[in-house]
Amino acid sequence: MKKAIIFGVTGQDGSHLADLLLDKGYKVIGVARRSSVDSTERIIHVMSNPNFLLALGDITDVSNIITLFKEHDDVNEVYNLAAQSHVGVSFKQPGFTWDVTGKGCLNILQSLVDLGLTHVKFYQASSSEMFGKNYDETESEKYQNEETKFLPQSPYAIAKCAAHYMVRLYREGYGIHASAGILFNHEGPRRGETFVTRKITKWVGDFIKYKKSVRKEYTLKVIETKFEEDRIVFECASTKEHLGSFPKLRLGNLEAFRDWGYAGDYVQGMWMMLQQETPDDYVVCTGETHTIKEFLDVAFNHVDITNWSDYVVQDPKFYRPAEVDYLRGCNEKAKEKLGWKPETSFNELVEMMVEHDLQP
Ligand code: NDP
Ligand code: GDR
Repeated sequence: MKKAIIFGVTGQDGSHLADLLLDKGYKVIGVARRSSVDSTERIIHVMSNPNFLLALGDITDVSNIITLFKEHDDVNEVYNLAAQSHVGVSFKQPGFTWDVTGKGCLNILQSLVDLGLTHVKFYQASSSEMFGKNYDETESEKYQNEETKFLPQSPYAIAKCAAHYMVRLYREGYGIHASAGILFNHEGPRRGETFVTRKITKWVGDFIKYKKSVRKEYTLKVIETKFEEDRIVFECASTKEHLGSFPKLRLGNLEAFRDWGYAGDYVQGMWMMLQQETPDDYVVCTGETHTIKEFLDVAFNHVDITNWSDYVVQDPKFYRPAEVDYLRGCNEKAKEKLGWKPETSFNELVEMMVEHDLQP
């Protein structure tokens, strides 16, 4: 039975990867850091699986990593998904982001070397944010692939670049089977609620649930909706009685383009990289790009709202000191060498997330 360690198992991707590896018959050691509240919501369904073990760990603590590796020195694959992964937050907490997202990867790689575990296969969660403001161009299209130069635009992206270069160094210097997946944005119902996609679909779900709860004795026809500065106000069309109100959705920059895929598809790519004979770096993406406005179109249309701009406030609080304007990946290498391809379309992804957030 193969054994894998997942750092960052409580996150969106960690939970999907745990599902995938357990399905494949792996023994999975999921590493989670200490938290004052329960952080196992996304992995609650695997906790009773006899092949799953939850271990306490923090990638900023080298002695902790070494102890873990000593306890599990028969491990075959190590996945580093742990990070302070929010780009906006990285401007507010650059030092913390550096320690976790940048140095954390080095801590794991050096521990493997120090313990003589260089035969263990290693996956690093690199990011399309590393491309930042840069892209390559043909006459008709702009794209990023494995050859595109990095031009990072945030403390998060710079930390990810440092980790990415460490992976190459430890691969070439120590012969570790270390691969980095340069993953473009991937989402799904397990996405954190402060990332823009989930923030939108969660708001849509909450709004529709609220709307249904407003004075159940009235039919929706007699409820009038008014759009005031910050709130959506419901009043009875005939009596003008105030029936309730709901805060508008507050967002930042709506013009950025992102190449959004489904997280469940992307963890397959991670696993496939570690099954290759030789380690390498791969872009994983859909090859399509959409603006946040297009995401809003699909999410609101799914609940029959065509005028989303009445429901959204653009709040400078959510603008970043530097922005990544355009991301569209080219997945030819992953398709050709790994046999990986995305299975979920943009519309399917948005609708899956809205449907999930409409559940009571
Ligand atoms: P999440 O933010 O959902 O998960 C991050 C995970 O890292 C959580 O389990 C978190 O634990 C854990 N973590 C944070 N700090 C530490 C630490 N010091 N020690 C151990 N664990 C820690 O991210 P995603 O699942 O979305 O992403 C997974 C990885 O992929 C991240 O590295 C991210 O940067 C990268 N990435 C993500 C993309 C995406 O679109 N989702 C695209 C490209 C790269 P806790 O639950 O306690 O917070
Ligand atoms: P990103 O994802 O920065 O691409 O990083 P995020 O969803 O945070 O932002 C995407 C774009 O939406 C704009 N935006 C907002 N973003 C957030 N979070 N909240 C808002 O209210 C809002 N309004 C507009 C942002 O400015 C940006 O342009 C994600 C993370 O998962 C990283 O860890 C990962 O490496 C990259 O994707 C690839």
